[in-house]
Amino acid sequence: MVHVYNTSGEQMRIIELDTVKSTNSYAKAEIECLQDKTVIIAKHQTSGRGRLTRSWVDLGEGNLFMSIVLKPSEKFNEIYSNLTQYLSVVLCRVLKKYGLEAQIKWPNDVLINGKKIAGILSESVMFPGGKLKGIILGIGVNLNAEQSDIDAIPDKIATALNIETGRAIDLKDFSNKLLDEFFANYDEFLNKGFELIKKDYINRNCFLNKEIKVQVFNRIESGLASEVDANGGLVLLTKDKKQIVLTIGDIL
Ligand code: BT5
Repeated sequence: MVHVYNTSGEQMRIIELDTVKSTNSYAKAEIECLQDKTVIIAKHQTSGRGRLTRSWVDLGEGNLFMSIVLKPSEKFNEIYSNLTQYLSVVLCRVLKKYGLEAQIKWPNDVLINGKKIAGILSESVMFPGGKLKGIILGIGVNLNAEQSDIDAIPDKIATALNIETGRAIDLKDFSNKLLDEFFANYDEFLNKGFELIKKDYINRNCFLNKEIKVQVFNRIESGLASEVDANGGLVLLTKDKKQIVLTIGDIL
């Protein structure tokens, strides 16, 4: 286990593993023994997971597979649905340090020039009675990949940081930057929720004021993406002038 101090002097526990099925699955299975703000990082994932039944492709050593364990606090229940949006803004700020302007596709896809560079998966773990035990916030970022492996990713146009910057990326340096940025404002985020990041989130969006289609479970909603509300929900204006607010879904 490695201890790292972030910019606010707080200690983080980082557990570094070689190969796991999925860092999220590992954290879920071990959640009882893991304290708040423990970070799991693996060199390889053999069954990395995306949302629903989708998978996350391991593009080889030097890419980031990370899960952050977050335990409930007083304010936690209200904001936990916005944690993925918080992490997407955090990631954009880190990518800027590498000279890149990333865009966010609601709710939390981070894109460079329209290509997916990272994926975020938040999972909640409950006690038998339904009380929240914790959130596992997983993130995969393509840092060092071959173009041919990127091209083989199913159903998505993707990219990696080394391809975008033209140089190899130091995994440890990147993950420290990401964790530093995440925890620098995390406590404030617990207090203020989505409001804290709304401006940055909106400035980075690539979907507002466009006619879009959103897959919500097995139905499709369409309309003009008119705003992101105070809670991070996507407001759609439908053809028959109805306003609908989506809290979950995939922009197609
Ligand atoms: C996601 O799902 O984007 C969330 C991925 C989260 C991965 C991390 S890695 C650490 C932690 N442990 C895990 O097991 N998971 C988390 P979703 O929005 O459902 O997108 C999945 C889709 O992205 C796939 O169906 C592919 O089309 C595409 N994809 C898969 N691997 C990719 C990659 N390496 N880079 C870019 N796109 C990828």
